[in-house]
Amino acid sequence: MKFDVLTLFPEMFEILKSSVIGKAIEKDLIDINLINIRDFSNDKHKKVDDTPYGGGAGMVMKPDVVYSAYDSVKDKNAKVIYMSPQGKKLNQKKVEELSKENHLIILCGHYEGIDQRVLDKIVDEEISIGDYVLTGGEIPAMVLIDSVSRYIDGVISNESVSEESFSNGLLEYPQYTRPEVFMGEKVPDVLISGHHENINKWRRQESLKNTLKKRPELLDNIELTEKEKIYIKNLNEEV
Ligand code: 4GY
Repeated sequence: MKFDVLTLFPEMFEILKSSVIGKAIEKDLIDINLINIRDFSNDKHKKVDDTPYGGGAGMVMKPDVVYSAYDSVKDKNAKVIYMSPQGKKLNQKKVEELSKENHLIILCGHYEGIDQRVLDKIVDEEISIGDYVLTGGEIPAMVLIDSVSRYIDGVISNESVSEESFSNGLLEYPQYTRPEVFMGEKVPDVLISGHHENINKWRRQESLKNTLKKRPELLDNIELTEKEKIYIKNLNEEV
């Protein structure tokens, strides 16, 4: 997967070179190409923004400069994504969908935003990471790259992807590691039993409990067996 990132602050993406995503880059599983929009400014002061027509606070990124930056990576097979609180809210389904693309061009705005005319010309999809306003699209772009990269073959184990929260529509079951007793609290016996069928059953029940307690609305969107429906009904009657 290739990510081209159009940004005024490429140095912010250094963080992505650590940990799991850093390893994925080293292994050539993903390629993150940072394009500094300022390099495409056409005046001697490297100007990239200007005051808004109609007045008002702040600065607007210039359409000609943003277009030139885009033109340098343009590919008719790429999907161009603009990170903005006005976009469709990102979720795991969307993440998985995007991981099937070969080439994403991610546009990061800053200040008051980008001239609408260039957005209308180049953007295929506007995506938001949540209903709050940030100072720029760079952190959202990193959220998108990180979440999408996890679905690229070899970045993390296939089991990690399929067993985690949301892949089955439920929250995850709790995890434990050594020591067996911590501050007087013992690891659940079933996990030490080595009985895999019981372990899977216990984990599914803990997932259901966790989801009911923390995100009950998620239960409306998933298929449950009759037994599981009864299990949940009983949990509801306990409280
Ligand atoms: N929330 N989800 C978000 C954001 C900052 C001005 C346009 C968000 O995706 N992006 O808050 N972005 C703004 C800053 C230009 C982007």
